[in-house]
Amino acid sequence: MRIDIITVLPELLKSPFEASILKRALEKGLVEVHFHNLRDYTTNKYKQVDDYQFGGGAGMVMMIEPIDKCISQLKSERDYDDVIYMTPDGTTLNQRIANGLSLKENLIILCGHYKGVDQRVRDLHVTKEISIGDYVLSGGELAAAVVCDAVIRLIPGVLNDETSALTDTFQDNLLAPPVYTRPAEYKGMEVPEILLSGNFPKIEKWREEQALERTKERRPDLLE
Ligand code: 6GU
Repeated sequence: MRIDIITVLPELLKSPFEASILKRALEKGLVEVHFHNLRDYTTNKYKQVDDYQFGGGAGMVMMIEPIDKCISQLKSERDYDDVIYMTPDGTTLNQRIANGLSLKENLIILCGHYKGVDQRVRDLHVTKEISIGDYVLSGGELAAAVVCDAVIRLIPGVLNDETSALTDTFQDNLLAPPVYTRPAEYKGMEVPEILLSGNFPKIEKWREEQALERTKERRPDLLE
């Protein structure tokens, strides 16, 4: 998979890719991530990427020209499965969307800022609009990092057995069951006996029950 991220703040986005699972995925060659600074595609002297909105009103709007130049350049080099625009008015990210994106070959992610991008960018280039929840961030960069993390960890070979995605919360629309590790007793608090029993069919059944119980209690909406 190849991901091209278009942003006015590449430095805000880079550190998540320099640690942990994302770093390992890059090192293994399972994914390539390229950052494109929008200011490199400006034509005016001040490298300006935003302007006042037509019709008046507070807040700047990202101009079409640098964005179109950047996306058109990328599209001339390869085919893209999707051009994703990160925006609080997009579809809220969930595991199903992440699963779908993990199967793609080439993605462009455009990070919004200020009042967003000129609508014509969306009409011309954008194929998916994604939000990461009902709250406002100062830009799409942190949201793009969230999408990349959720997607990249699902690419075959990125996770090993210890970190397997198959038993993740949400993977089957259920929250994950409680987990324990050594010691079996800590300050009088004991690990459920069943987990020490070695009876794996029974343990599996217990985990399923716990997952269902937790989901009913905390996220009944997932069961509807
Ligand atoms: Cl994708 N962008 C911004 N600016 N705020 C958000 C968001 C995205 N998702 C949730 N809040």
